[in-house]
Amino acid sequence: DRTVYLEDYRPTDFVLETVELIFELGENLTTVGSEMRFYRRGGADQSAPLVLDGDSLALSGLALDGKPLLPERYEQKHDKLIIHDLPTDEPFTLTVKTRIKPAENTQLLGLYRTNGIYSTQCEAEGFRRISYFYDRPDVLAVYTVTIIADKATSPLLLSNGNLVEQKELEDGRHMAKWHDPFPKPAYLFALVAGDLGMIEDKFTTMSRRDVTLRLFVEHGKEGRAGYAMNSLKRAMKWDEERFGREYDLDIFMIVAVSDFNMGAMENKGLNIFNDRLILADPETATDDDYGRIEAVVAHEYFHNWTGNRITCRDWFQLSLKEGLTVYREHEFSADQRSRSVIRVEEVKFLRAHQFPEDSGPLAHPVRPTQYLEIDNFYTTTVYEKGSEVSRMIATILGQDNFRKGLDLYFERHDGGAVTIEDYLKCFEDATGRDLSHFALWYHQAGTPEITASSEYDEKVGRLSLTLSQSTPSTPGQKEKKPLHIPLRTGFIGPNGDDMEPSSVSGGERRDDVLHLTKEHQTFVFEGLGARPAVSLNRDFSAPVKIEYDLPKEDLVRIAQHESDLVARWDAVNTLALNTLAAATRACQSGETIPVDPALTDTLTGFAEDDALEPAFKALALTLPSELDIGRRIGQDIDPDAIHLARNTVRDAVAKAGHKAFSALSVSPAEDAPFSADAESAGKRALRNIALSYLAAANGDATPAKEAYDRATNMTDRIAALRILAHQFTGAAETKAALEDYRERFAREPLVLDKWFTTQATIAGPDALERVQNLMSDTAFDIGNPNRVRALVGAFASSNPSGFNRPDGAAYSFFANFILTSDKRNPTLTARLMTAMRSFSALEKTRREKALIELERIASHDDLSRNLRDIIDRMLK
Ligand code: BAL
Ligand code: ZN
Repeated sequence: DRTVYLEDYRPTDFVLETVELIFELGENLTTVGSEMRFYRRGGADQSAPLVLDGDSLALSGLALDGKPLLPERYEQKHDKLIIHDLPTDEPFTLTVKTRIKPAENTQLLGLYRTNGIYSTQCEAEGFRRISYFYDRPDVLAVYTVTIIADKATSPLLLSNGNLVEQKELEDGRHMAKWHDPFPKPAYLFALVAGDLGMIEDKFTTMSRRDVTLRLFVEHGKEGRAGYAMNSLKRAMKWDEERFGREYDLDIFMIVAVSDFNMGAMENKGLNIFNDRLILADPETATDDDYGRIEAVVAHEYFHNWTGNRITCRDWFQLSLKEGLTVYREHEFSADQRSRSVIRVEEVKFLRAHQFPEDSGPLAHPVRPTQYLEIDNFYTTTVYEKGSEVSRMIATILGQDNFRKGLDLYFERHDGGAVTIEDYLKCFEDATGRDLSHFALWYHQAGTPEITASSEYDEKVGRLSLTLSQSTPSTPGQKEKKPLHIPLRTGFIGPNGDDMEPSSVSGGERRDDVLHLTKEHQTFVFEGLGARPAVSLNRDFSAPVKIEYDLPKEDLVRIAQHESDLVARWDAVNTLALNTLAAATRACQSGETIPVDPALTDTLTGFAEDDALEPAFKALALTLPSELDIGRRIGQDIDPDAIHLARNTVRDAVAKAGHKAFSALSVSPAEDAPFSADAESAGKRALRNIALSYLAAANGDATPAKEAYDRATNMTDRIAALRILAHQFTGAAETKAALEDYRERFAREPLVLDKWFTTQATIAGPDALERVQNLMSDTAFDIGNPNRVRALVGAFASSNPSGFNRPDGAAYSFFANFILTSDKRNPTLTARLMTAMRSFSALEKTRREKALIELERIASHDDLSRNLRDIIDRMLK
């Protein structure tokens, strides 16, 4: 059993001070020399051997203080190099030489070469695929890196830190030497070599230091790098203003590569990005792409302080850097764009991805206590729930106190590798507030469920609000304790205005935050002259589920009048989900499908309300997805019934709001020159949702085809293509548009990903054959994670009726794909596999068919550790 336990954490026996690496790059054979300066830690076992990590390495040399080590002094195991009889008092230098094969590295972990570019991915445990090393985050060393390569094919040689030397060598080779003065763990090491284009800019920091900014992309793509560069500069400025964080090296580089497992990586001074999160221009990127690029460029930059200057003691603390950095990223996006719109998008994401994780077989705490494969813990729980936990700390303490706590964290722990407890202690010490109860959020998995009921006493103007909380059992955690839950709460009067109670008893309330700390708690509010509609969890202040049997008129009142836009959106969303769930039930029992006029009226009202910002209107008018409806129903899910029910409700909304949608579908913004700003994006989003309703109301593909043909930007083009593909599958207009798109972007694999996804998500039983055919398209490449996610990933995770064909054929196809893909890229494969984690919520026939395929996968005894971990937990 290779399970790693938090309680087993021990510091290393040796301290690593510096490392000098020399890479002689060759596609088929790269040699890596590593000279490490160690000393034995005081107090440690003075006879302990030095145990270094390794994975798939060929050892070609080993020396101690310059003298080759005799074989009896060391042991080489498949994943370790163990060296005995090392000095007790004196520092020593260990030289290790390894050979690796970058072109054969299809895992994309460690050093790999694809499309002529050498690049690295070392988080979490990739460095051990480059050399034997203390590959753990609490070993921080100063790196000097020399790269030698053929100059013609690799004119560019990059690593972390500052360039200190560069020269020509014989045989057409050259070298570059980089030095990073900031001690760092191995997971932040990076190397890039190859031939790339570049754009350059500069940023002057708050202490008036000039920093060179360089962004490297494929030759010919430089024109698409400007938005990422602009986002970087805004992020650097924002972090200075909002959190007082200044950049610390003379140069900051970003490299975009096309074969990448993750979104991006925060290597010190040398971020490496999936090119999908860098490249953007109006013709090829949607507004959503622009938003993601801005957010991820900022996220990786923010890691320079939250992750790099202060890192994690061990991988159990991953959320220390990820949760906090996602929170900082979210705040940045909110400040750059519309705060409410950004928050609604975060809530939608959390509910669509983290809540299902937290209620399924892969549930784990934000701070787990054990793992088999750490790669599988880069999850929405560690990231997004982790971010929500930091957000709740800010809600509980207030923004100013949150900043004080974070300032103390930077001051106290700069240069350190620390724990979640260290983080929390800073907020406690800076503010005097006890967070020991709150800390349970890090340790207890599962989404808390709150039931609410209220009673209003008209005679005395008193409202009693009773809240009960419980958290369902999760794997390995049966019993749960009540949490400290900060719930922002509003009282909306009959005329739509906010009401303010004169006093509150039963628990703490500060500003509009109720502090729910017990299993059952009744808050009593006095001085409310009329029965208010209670708006619970404004701004989604806590990541919880709320069961509140609110009268429909209260829900409508909140939807129409809440001053908090997130709560307004949530009320419309709840109205829609109620209607859609009822429609699904009717559909299953063969009854006429009811559509609540309260929903159609409210949505029409939104469509007609000119005071609302377009981006918010677009969100409010978007019906919950089929997956959202399935999660709402929760068990015995029948994806076909949901599909039919949703289309019926959509058509009813389309008919009821026809006039308003017509008005919204023609917008002067269409002819204006393209601007990627949030306001323009909002107008496009609103026009495109109106177009899709009109298409549903009129049953005519022509307007969508016309919109496709006249589109001058990708947002409008792909929106029209989706309407055609999803609402007019098989129509001549659809075929023509799909062919045009394929042709138009024939040499743009990233842009064709949208074409793959659009078709992979066409509902119904034909989807499987469509996906299989698309896999033979010359643009599909099983070695590229973006292609795989765009086609197979989208099919499995975002096409509920197509993927869950009742005959189980898609499960069987997917299982075969997983088994093949696992041989090539375990990280990617294990991630894909999670698409089926909620299979047990399906109705019986599908559930049984899915189980057969999952068991078939599990029966193979040569699965990667990544896949083994996921499949075994799914089947437990
Ligand atoms: N550290 C992995 C990529 C990211 O979260 O930024
Ligand atoms: Zn991150």
